[in-house]
Amino acid sequence: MCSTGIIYDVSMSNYHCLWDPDYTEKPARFTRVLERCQSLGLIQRCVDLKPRKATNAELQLGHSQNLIDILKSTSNETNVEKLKELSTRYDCVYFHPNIYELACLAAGCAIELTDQVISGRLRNGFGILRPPGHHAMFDDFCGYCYFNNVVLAARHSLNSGVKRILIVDWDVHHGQGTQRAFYDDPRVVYFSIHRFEYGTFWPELPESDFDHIGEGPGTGFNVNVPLNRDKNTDTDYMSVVLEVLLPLAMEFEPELVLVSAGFDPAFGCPEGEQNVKISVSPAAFAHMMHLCNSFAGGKSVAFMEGGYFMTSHAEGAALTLKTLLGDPCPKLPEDFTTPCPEIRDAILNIKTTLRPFWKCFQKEDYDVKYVARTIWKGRTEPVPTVFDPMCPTPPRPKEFEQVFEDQLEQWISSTELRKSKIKLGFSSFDGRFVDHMWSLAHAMSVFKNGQINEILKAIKDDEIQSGLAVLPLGTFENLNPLACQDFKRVISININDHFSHVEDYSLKSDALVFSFQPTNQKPSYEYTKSTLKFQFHSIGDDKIDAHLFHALYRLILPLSYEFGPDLVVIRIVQENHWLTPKCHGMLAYLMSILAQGRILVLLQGQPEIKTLEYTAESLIDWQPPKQSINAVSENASNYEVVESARQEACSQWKCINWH
Ligand code: X5A
Ligand code: ZN
Repeated sequence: MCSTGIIYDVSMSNYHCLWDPDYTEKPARFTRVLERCQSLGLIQRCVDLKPRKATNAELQLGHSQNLIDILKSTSNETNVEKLKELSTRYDCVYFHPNIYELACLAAGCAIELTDQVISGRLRNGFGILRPPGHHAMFDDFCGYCYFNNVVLAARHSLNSGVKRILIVDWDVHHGQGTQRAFYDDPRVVYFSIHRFEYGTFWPELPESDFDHIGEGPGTGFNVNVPLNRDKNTDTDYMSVVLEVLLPLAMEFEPELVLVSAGFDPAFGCPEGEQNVKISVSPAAFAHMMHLCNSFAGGKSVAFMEGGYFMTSHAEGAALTLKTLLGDPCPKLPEDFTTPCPEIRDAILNIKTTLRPFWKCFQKEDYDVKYVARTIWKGRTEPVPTVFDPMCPTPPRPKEFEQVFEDQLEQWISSTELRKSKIKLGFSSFDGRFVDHMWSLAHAMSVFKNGQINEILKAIKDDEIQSGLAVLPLGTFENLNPLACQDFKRVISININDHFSHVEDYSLKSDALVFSFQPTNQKPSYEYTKSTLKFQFHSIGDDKIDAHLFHALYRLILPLSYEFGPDLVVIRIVQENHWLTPKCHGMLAYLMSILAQGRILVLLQGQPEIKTLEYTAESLIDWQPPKQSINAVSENASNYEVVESARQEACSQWKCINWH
């Protein structure tokens, strides 16, 4: 089954703070998301699941009966003073007569949706849930959260036989409730990016810092990325995702990815306090979602958490859902550049601390002697036990609000949201390949043998989203015509699996070329302003998937983001089957995050039928191969070559210039 599930209930807007009309957590958080998803036609493309409430037994998977009973006792409580008084016992929580029922509904929806994905009835899913959940603890309500939706969904999955789960939490706040639930559990990696500011940002807990990596058998399976400054850009977030999440998640090989999708890091959000021109764009959520989809063969479920600036919240949520549906990611609005010093510091702190637990971090920065350090500027006095029941964030002046609104509207209206008529253009010199692809005909447009220029024209005209061609060896070696054609900036990746002279795939116009070849000698690289050529050591059956993947997240992806291509061309010349077919599929999937999905894959030589299949699936369904790739290898010398190339390239490329 290849569909995206959606779950929500219109009643989720039926609660609000009865004593503070300006309370940040408000019904529009639900309705605006639903409206935006509807107006983009996204809900209509999903399988609409029937909402349901969690049972008491399901709530017990993550909460004490005592806590459940406290919330239950607020049902139909009409005395506002009593509700208000109860609220003072919790940090940033208000009670409403409907909240017990709606918290049960959000939790039940999270479980139901996840169940459909793990059972394979749906490919992935999105839950428009309110109330949110990631601050809710075993025996405590917190931060607008009552029951922890993502924790309950994860526990349900573990009980149903799922062995490894990755939880990615990109809400701007640390999901301490989720962290605590799995702190000693090696079956669940909790990965959170959140504002921290050395402990001065809510919830102001020491446990939100990078040095809290889990305990007992779960040590090394909790990953906190603290953001220690008030402005964080797309570059900052994407650097964290590429540098830390990508390698770690590929090594972990989760069977399911759950996303705590908060849109409060986004532009203009009063809670995220990203009150500046540069902050996370709605497009960045699409990019993060696309990468999360690559970890468990596409089995991902995202749940709405925070998000308090309605326009960016709704746009972020809609773009996340759009990505789950398999549409290309919109262009990131700001140029990709050097992550800020605080982010670089956080990334190095994490890698240094987690190095003993993850092979991927042992392979890189092989010459960096970095000593992790914590800095605490947060509270020294004990945490209060009585809290203010009023809105924690005072509303901003209206004029201020309008400035963000205008800038966002402008971004939204100028952003190209691509949805091409046909997913794939296909061409092959050999009829057998065309026959083989016939089952995909619904999503494919077949071009005459070798008409690459026609495919490119159709990509340019948005008739097809991407292209795939099987060509004889030695044809279409010269990519110049296409670079000069309509595409101004081209990324070209060449994978040649046989020992041969280093071929010259260079392009005349603005192009960045990466090429890979095997050698039975010492591995090496060659670097020029517009090309990076690698020769990896490979003997016999030794697959070098791990090294291609290492080159991808350390060099190809960051450099490509900074380069800003409007086309990606991947040429795979296969004779000895040097890389596995699933690795080729993964390469196509990961690279399709760029150039708004405008990608052309050329298969030459003796392509394995599996390579053809995986690549076509990546391009048509925007789903990576079901099996994970082998992300770590013992061959140290290939790693060193990539790391050396990165060191040399850093004077030219801002994204990797960390000095
Ligand atoms: C779900 C969420 C935030 C609470 C902030 C309290 N909670 N200042 O985003
Ligand atoms: Zn939040």
